[in-house]
Amino acid sequence: MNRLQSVQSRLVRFGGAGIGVSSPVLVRPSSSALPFAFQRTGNFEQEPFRHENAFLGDAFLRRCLRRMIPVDLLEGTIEPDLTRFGARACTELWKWGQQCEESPPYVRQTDAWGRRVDHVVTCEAWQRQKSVSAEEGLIAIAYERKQAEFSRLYQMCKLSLYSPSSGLYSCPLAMTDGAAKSIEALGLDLPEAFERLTSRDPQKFWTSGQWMTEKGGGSDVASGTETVAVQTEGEQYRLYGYKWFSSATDSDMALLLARITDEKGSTTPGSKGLSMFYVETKLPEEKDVTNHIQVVKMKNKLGTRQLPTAELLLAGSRAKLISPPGRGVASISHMLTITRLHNVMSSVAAMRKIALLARDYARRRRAFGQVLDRQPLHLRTLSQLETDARGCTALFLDLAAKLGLDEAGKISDHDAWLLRLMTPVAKMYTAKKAVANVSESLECFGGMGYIEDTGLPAMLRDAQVLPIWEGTSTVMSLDVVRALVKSKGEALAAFKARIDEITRKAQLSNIVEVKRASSEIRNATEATVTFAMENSGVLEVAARDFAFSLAHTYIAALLLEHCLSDSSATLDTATLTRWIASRDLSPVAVNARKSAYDREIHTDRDFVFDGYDEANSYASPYNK
Ligand code: UCC
Repeated sequence: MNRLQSVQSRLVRFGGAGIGVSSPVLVRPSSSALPFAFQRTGNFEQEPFRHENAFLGDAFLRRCLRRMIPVDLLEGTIEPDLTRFGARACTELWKWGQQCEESPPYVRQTDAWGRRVDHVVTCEAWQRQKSVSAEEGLIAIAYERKQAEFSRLYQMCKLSLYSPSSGLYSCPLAMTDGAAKSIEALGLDLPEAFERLTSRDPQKFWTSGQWMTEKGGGSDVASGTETVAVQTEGEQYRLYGYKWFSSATDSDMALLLARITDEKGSTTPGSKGLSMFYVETKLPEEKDVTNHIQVVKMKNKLGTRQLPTAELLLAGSRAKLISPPGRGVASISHMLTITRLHNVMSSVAAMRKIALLARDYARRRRAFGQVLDRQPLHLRTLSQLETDARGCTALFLDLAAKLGLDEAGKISDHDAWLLRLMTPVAKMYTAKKAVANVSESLECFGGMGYIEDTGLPAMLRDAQVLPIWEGTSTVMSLDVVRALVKSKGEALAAFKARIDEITRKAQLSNIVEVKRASSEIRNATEATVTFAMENSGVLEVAARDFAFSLAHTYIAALLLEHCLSDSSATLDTATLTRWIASRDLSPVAVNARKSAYDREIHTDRDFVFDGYDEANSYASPYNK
């Protein structure tokens, strides 16, 4: 064998025998195989996962909707549309969503001639998402109310199919919905804006921003807001300020907070000095078509890179005052309620999407001589993720249904308080679960879960924003306490009454597991409510555990209620028992029994700062 032949036979050995085969058979090189030897990577190829239609694949969701929506409405309109859209979302729209991730937005501050243009450049797929949102009525459905009090539930379910494929267009839609809601709920005189925000015509459709966060921070809005509003005439103002974290800056309008100046140019500090304003971002007839809004820079973020999030300078932007002076925070809370519910929807949708991908992959991937869906520990992991996803789905659907009742003027006082109390609970809880579940789910794909080309890692990056924006977990927990205090106990009473109503009915069941679950839920509710009533002094430090307790117990009660209905299946009892078995229903009561709040509260600071000495710290050697 000459030197060339020996090299050739080694190449064929590598290409032909496959990686990992220890004693390759020597193959005589054939002239047709030789030129391609370098391009062969072994015989084995992984089979990619397939995308299930998330509506058809979510059997639990479909059974819940059967329980919650009259059958003629469900079968006549809602199911056919969700079935069709579910297929669109996981094919064409998923592709566009991935293209949004691959072509992130950027800002072009000046044009070739040196003129300041502050143009946010977005990719074609992002712009298509806007048209899809209008055509599919993703906002319109909730405001047309063709499905009466079920319109909101229908819209939210449709959005949940869309969210994972939207390339984060779900964010501008959340704010658009929040703006439409604010205009409607506050009876604002903005007819054109409302018509555009709720339009099905892509040419007319507008999206809205919600610019609250300034350099002082996004949580403590009352002290962080520096933007000032100078009156020009009547309700017309000019705004001067710096909005530091503004999502979807390609939107057509925004609602924001600013401080009105008096004749001397002074402003009122704190929450009482804040008012809500409406701005349009494009003024085609004006000399400055960008309404004096300068895009200073794009944010460099962990995830949500598809989304044009920017720092904005308002240098005399025309704005309209749309709240009573000093009532900015209370007025914008209508928007926050909606965007927080969208956050719940996105969290649930992320959990559902990755669960569907993981279960499909489990049917294709073999390891240790078995397909994964035959391996008990892998199945247990998937079923725990499924239990969490179902529990969060039940909470999401319950709140969407209550919002629909409210909007149709049919909500009871009890349900209105429950909606107020459980919105921050659900925002916090589902977001936390989404991050944990998406992270755990990535493991179900092994190394492929860490490979960008699969689209999976972006799901984890994008999930991580869910507990942060629209109020962190701590802010949400404190909002739960705010709801308790402001309602003077009514919200907590509504919570208890609702669970009592469900557990009373369940006591009549002849299914042993259902009866047992009912007693456990009743006891946990009693313990949670008693804790709140007897421990107001430590409610702040216990607020996260308390919010978790409300979530765990309320979800358990919703799963129980579902088991009692004709629409439930035997597996739904398994969801209930698994939910209860895999968590403390009232962690706040468990911790209180261990004296965690009385004892540990005094040592938290010492504990955290044990070993801390500022003299040992250095200014960051790297600042970009
Ligand atoms: O903007 C952001 C990014 C946008 C991206 C949108 C994406 C949506 C996700 C969709 C999924 C894809 S992030 C930044 C968002 N910022 C926040 O969420 C703010 C977080 N901070 C808070 O929520 C704080 O708790 C504050 C700002 C509300 C605290 O303000 P105050 O002024 O200290 O609060 P007060 O004094 O307790 O409340 C003032 C008034 C009271 O009403 P009155 O005066 O009538 O007693 C409260 O009852 O506001 C009322 N209020 C509420 N009402 C406060 N919070 C609420 C509430 N949650 N619901 C109803």
